[in-house]
Amino acid sequence: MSGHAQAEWLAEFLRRFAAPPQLLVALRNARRPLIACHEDPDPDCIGSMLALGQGLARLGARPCLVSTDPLPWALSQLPGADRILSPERLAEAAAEGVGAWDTAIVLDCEPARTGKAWPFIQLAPVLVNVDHHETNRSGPGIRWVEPGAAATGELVFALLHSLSVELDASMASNLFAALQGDTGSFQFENTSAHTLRIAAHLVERGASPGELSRVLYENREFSYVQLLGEVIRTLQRNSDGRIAWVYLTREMIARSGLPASEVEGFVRYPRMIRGVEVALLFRESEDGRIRVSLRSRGRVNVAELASRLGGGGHTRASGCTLEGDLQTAMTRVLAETERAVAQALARDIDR
Ligand SMILES: [Mn+2]
Repeated sequence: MSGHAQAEWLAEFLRRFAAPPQLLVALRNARRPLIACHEDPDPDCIGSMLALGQGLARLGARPCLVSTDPLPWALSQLPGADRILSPERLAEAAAEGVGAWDTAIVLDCEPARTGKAWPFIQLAPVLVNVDHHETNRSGPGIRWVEPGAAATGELVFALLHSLSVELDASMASNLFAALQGDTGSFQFENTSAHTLRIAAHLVERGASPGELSRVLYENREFSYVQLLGEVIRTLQRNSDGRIAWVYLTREMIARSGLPASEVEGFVRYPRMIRGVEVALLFRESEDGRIRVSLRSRGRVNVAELASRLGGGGHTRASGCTLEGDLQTAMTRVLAETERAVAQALARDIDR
């Protein structure tokens, strides 16, 4: 930061979230970085990827951005999102010889969860992993995992400061979207004083909360709201009402014409019911597997629950993917969830 004094909160935030020095060195040395994120992209991973790419470009690098899955329409509206490549386009770039990436940067997930981008990431001599998922406990490369961060966007914010990149309106907007996405528009428990101060800082740098909210949340297809109607009709709960769920079949999604990535948010509806401890969304994916989104009101650690089912995530928001048909997956996940809820309640009574 050239000359002017850093705000006290910012200095404290940067002390609390200090990237490993070798990670900063790797980012400074990256000339041709390949930046990737997880499948079913969300505002945090895309916003983080765009802001970091724009920041590294400012430092003279020529970043290449990849998303394994197509972007939901709303995310494609974020500044610079048109530069994000599909894995197919990345393969062409690699074949044309422009894919001599010196550094791979994986944001918001474990490197192996980057799907079709993973083979390209492995080609880079240096790998950097920046994430805030507590289930990201080990893995290759230079790691910086901070489960205390509300969003990977907070960590990218710290990185850009440490690299002395002055935020412009595009970077600020992308980081604001990242924060908005993972905090449920600053409504979830992970929303810290730091999160709100960073958000204010981003607004000062040109992010528009109103515009970003319209872009991200009030820009749905007609078929999205129609599909919501169908999903709501699948709503069920268990006998004591502590678990509620909805599901989407492949046919429902196909009929809507929406990409699968658009529908994850439907898990908010079972979650908003009074008395529900765990809300679930089951979705049949095109590859025949069942994707499950898990949300907790706080007593049940759904990161643990998801890891028992082969997935991962955060204490209050996680996911997993199961083989087999919808009914089998639902039976298995509901049984595990019943057990987790019973354990959490028993533990709370013991206290
Ligand atoms: Mn995230």
